Amino acid sequence: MPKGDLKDLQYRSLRALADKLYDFNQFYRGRMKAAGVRPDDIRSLDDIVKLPFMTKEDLRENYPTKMFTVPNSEIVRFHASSGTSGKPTVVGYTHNDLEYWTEALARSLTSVGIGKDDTLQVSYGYGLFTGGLGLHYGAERVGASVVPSSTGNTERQLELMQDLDVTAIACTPSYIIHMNTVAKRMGIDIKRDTCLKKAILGAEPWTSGMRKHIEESMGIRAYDIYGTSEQAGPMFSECEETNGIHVGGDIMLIEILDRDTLEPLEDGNEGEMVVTMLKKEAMPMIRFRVKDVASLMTGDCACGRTSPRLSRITGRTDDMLIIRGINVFPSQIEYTLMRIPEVGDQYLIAITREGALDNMLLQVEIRQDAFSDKVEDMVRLRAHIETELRRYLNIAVTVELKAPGELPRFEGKAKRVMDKRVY
Ligand code: DLL
Repeated sequence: MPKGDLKDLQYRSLRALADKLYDFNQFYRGRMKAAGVRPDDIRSLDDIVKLPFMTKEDLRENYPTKMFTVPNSEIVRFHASSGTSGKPTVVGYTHNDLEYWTEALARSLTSVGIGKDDTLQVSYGYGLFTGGLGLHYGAERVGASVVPSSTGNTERQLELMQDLDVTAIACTPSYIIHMNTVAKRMGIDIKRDTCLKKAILGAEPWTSGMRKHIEESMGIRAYDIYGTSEQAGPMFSECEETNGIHVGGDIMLIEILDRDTLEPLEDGNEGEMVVTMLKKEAMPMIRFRVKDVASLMTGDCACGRTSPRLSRITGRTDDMLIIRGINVFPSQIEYTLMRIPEVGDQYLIAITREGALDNMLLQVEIRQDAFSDKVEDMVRLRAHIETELRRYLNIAVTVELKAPGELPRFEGKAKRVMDKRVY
């Protein structure tokens, strides 16, 4: 679609969305009124800046479904992702929401040449996480044969990859590196002993250095795919040119704003990403501050697609961590710890990478009255803390108990997270 036509389409979608939400939804009408803006004030796409922002905190305050704008009878699916405190963010989908999500993924898979002759192993988690089911539906839409292997049990995954002549895989970049290590241990050379040709990698930050390593060591092409649960899930990927993520502009409108002033930036400049979902029904999203840092790319893509292109995600403007593809906010860790009476108020998080896999070590001070000389008491307490963290965060954390006063104190803002991973 010519760029001018896309802008017209985006404007019409935005205006219809603003009209609908102003008329029928209390939350959005309240927000627009507070910002002193009415839908008629949106006279061009540039007027989007008049609309107020939404954040993850809005979702938290309206947990679980108060942000939904359709009755429950219209909801056909739920997914959930990490929230900033004890509760996750719940995302609901109508039938149409699943439809444009699947369409977005079908376009992405097509753009990297995956179609009915391919067998795609989906090694993203199936379940509340959006990666597995998202790619699954997209791949079925393009007619590929899907191997829904989900995460874990790497040896079995490698056997299936060989036995079913898998040609493409979708997983996190760190998982494919891990798979390669396990494959070598099993005496399998992915380049020589499998039919794997392509990998669709995302859900966590990675670099062009990692791409080079993956491509060269496994003899495959690796493509970046991006999305967040609030947007629907994984959605948009690079094409075969690997020169930016093609964003379906009819589905999602991206603004890149200055990190400090939140004023719009010209294409080519890196800033905070703000997204408006133009087709979302169950849980609309206008100017949602995703907190990812990226830029919109200038120039045209050699593939001929005219859609806006997003650079790699280079960071975040908040403190969210991604551990083995799972989002973790330090505030969730704190929230979980503070509910355990034996735990004091000092803790330190260290994240390291062993081979391709992330590890989280949590040092926690115990309160004086809970401290015991009996080793079994301390072992039990440590196991209890690890279980609670696993229950709330869904990841394995190694806990180390510390005596009261043993952890460093900070003057001013405490630095509780040490991310020692090298990308
Ligand atoms: O990670 C959805 C997804 C699944 C994307 C599978 C790609 C593949 P969330 O769990 O809500 O959703 O996490 C979203 O992950 O805001 C980014 O910070 C990060 N992220 C996702 N894709 C990439 C990527 C899924 N390609 C958060 N590069 C986002 C860097 C990524 N970061």
